[in-house]
Amino acid sequence: MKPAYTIYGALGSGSVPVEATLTLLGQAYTVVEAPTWEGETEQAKVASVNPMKQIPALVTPQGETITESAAILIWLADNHPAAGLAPAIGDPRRGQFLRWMTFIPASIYSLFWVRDEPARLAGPDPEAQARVKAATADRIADCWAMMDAQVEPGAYILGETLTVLDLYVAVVSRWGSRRVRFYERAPKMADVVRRVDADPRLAEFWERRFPFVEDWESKGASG
Ligand SMILES: N[C@@H](CCC(=O)N[C@@H](CS)C(=O)NCC(=O)O)C(=O)O
Repeated sequence: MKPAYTIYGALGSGSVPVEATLTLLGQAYTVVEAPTWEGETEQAKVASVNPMKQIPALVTPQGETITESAAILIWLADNHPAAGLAPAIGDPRRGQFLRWMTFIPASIYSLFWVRDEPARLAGPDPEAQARVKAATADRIADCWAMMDAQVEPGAYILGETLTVLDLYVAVVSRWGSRRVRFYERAPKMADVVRRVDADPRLAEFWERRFPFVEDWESKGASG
């Protein structure tokens, strides 16, 4: 039987919250492994579905392609409402849900385009690259702190039920400084992401797609 969904993605990447969502939804999916940051061969795998040559990209059972991590997550949650992975339209939490689902890609995720390859904006000068890398790390930490100050989590960011927002924050917060600065600057959400890390429904999934290797929270942390 043909799997319903195809996700273009890679280990530890922005496809991971999407894959985690499909896992919680019990939906069949296949992953086209395309670590785009490794170069042109990998980018070519995704170019036909996403001209930005970025992952994640989702192809739905109906054959529609959806790019942009937040759009994919919201779409999946909205299209499987029984799972309760997003507050529905009319739910009083909907506004804050959309607010933070938009804030993460606009203010944080997008900075990794520069941070992962500072030469993209800083040019070839190593000192300029180091400055850009440090400045993006500071900005990311400031954005997490600002978000943390504005949310009032229960067990999860929007209250007592897990939503795709929690999966998104749990993954994006692991990039860059491997949560070292995130834990310092976003103490309320720190408790939430640890809860998401420990969710037994996702234990096998995390092990396969974004493992918690020994010392992962500090090893190689570069700010
Ligand atoms: N706005 C996009 C950003 C996606 C993105 O930056 N993906 C990374 C991997 S996590 C990527 O493919 N980077 C390669 C590149 O931008 O060249 C989204 O939210 O899905």
